[in-house]
Amino acid sequence: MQLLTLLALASAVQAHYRFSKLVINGVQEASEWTSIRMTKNYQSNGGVTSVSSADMRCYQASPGKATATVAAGSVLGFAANAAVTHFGPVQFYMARVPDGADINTWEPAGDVWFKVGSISAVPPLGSTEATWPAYNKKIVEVTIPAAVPSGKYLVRVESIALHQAQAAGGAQMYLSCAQVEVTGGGNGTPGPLVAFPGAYSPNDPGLIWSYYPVPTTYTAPGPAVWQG
Ligand SMILES: [Cu+2]
Repeated sequence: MQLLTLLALASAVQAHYRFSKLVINGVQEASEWTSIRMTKNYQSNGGVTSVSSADMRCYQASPGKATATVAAGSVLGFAANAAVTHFGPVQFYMARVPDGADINTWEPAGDVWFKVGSISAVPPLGSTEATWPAYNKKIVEVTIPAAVPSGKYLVRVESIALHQAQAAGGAQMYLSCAQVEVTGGGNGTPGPLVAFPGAYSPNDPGLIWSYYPVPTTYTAPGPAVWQG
C-alpha cells in the first residue's frame, strides 16, 4: 500500500509541467520567468481546470520583467521544466499590447487574442505520441506570422491535457504568457479576436476525451488559426 502511494505520488509529480523559458532563435533563456510572466503553478506545476477563470489569460502570479525581441516569420519556442507528459493539443495565441500600455502589467482582458498555432491530433486518434505530436516534448514551437504587424505582444502557450477529461471540467490547461517585441512585421489584420475567459466552454468537444470508444475525429477548442 505504501509503495503504491509512493508510486502514485511520483507519477503525479512527474506528470505536471510549466512553460517557463523562451527559446529565441534556438537559444533557451538561462533562467525561468525571464521573458515569461511567472505563473501561479511555478511550484505545483498544476493546470487550470476552470475555463471561466481569469487564470485562463496568463495564469500569472506576478507582473512581467523582460521582453524578448523576435522577428516576424521566425520560430519561437516555449521550454517546459519537464516533458509534456499529458496528451492533448498545444496551442498558441497572441495579443497586441496597446500603444502606451506597459507590457509588464498590461492585463489581456476582452477580445484581444488571436490563435497563431495549434499542434493538434493526427489520426488515427489515441492517447499516444503518435496521435499528439507535442506529447513528451520539452520544447514546443510556433512560427510568429510574417504578416503580424510590428509591436509588442503577449504570446500565450497552452497545453490542454485530456487524460482526465472524461467529463466537462476535467481538462487541464498548462499555460503561460511570454512578452515579445515583434520586429520586421507585416500589414495583416489578425483575427478572429477572442477573450479568455470566454473563448472556451466546459462542454467544448475539444475539452472532452473518451478512452472508450476513442473518438474518430478531434477538433481543438477556440477559433481557427489566423492565416496571416
Ligand atoms: Cu499533470
